[in-house]
Amino acid sequence: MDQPILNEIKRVCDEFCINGSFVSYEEMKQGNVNSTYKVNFIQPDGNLKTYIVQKLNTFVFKKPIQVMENIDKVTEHIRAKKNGEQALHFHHTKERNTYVIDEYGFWRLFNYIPSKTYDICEDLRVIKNAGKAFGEFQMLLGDFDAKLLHETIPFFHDTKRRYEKLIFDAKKAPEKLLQSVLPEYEWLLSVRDQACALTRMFKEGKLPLRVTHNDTKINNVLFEKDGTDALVVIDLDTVMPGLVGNDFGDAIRFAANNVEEDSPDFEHAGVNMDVFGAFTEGFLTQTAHTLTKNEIDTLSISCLAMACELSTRFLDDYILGSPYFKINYPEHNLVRARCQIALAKDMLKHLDEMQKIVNDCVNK
Ligand code: GN1
Ligand code: MG
Repeated sequence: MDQPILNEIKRVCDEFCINGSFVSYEEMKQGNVNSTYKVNFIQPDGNLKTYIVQKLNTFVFKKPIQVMENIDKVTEHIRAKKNGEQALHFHHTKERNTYVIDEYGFWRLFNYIPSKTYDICEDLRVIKNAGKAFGEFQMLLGDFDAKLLHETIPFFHDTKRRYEKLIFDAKKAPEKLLQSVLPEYEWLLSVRDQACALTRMFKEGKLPLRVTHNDTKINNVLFEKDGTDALVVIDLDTVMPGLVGNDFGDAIRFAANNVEEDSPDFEHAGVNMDVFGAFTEGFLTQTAHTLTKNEIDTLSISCLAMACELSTRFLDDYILGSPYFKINYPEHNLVRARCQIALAKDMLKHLDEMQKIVNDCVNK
């Protein structure tokens, strides 16, 4: 075990008044920004108890206390409606804070829910239930007053701004570096109009603002260990006002890709239409009755938009030396960008087919 982290985790658990004696910890590596640890304790009664300790990335979340305030309000709203079901509970310190700030960073601690998560999954029952879970999440927040929420990362899904930032940073990049990513950069610019369709329509007043999750990777849904039911939607750091297409498109670009998000096997990246169909069906069983015609008509293009938006983010981060997304090797963000671009190219070929599935689910 890494000694400084181990000591820090023990200290944080102490601040949160965790009872019993520390046994072990392991890092959970799914997230690309925060650092997450599963920590085991033996309680005074001899039972083992597991907690999640998380260090928030304050480069990404510049106002972490606001993030926690949002989470408090959102979880309270959801708990009131889903009484008795599994939910995230953030522990409090002696000072009644849901966080600890020390020289190592910004920490929080919450209950571990015994469960299973999926990065990639071909079991269509699981996928449909993930769609239902994210659809339900959005519906539960349908009557939540968006004015109560801080915008934790301003312009998070403003695709137009994401493009502008990439162009700005590319102009300042060393010539050799820019040359090495020119095919990716030029391709992204060639589809800019389609990629920015959602942002544009929103600005024209054609799409309503809702309260959305904004990070709908299926590994943000906890599933029961021995079945296919979803238990709870997690990772509420980016719950903010947003568009339905942000949540739908982001989920599809992650769950319906044939390969993992950072796979170097670009050739096989592409949309798995069965997964697309199952997720769409689940999502729309919960949401279809509340969506406007424009929202429904833009669900397929939202997938392309979100894949392109994330490609610009990965590519931009690579150009800047990867200050934002965690990397395991120097080209990691370039590989992620290439994989996302390969997926986006395949999505372009399937847009009509995708929209037909959406329409069929709505008309069921
Ligand atoms: C980040 O760390 P994680 O996996 O929760 C990012 C998302 C990206 C995702 C790509 C706050 O989410 O927007 O879609 O990586 N979160 C933030 O894997 O930027
Ligand atoms: Mg996240």
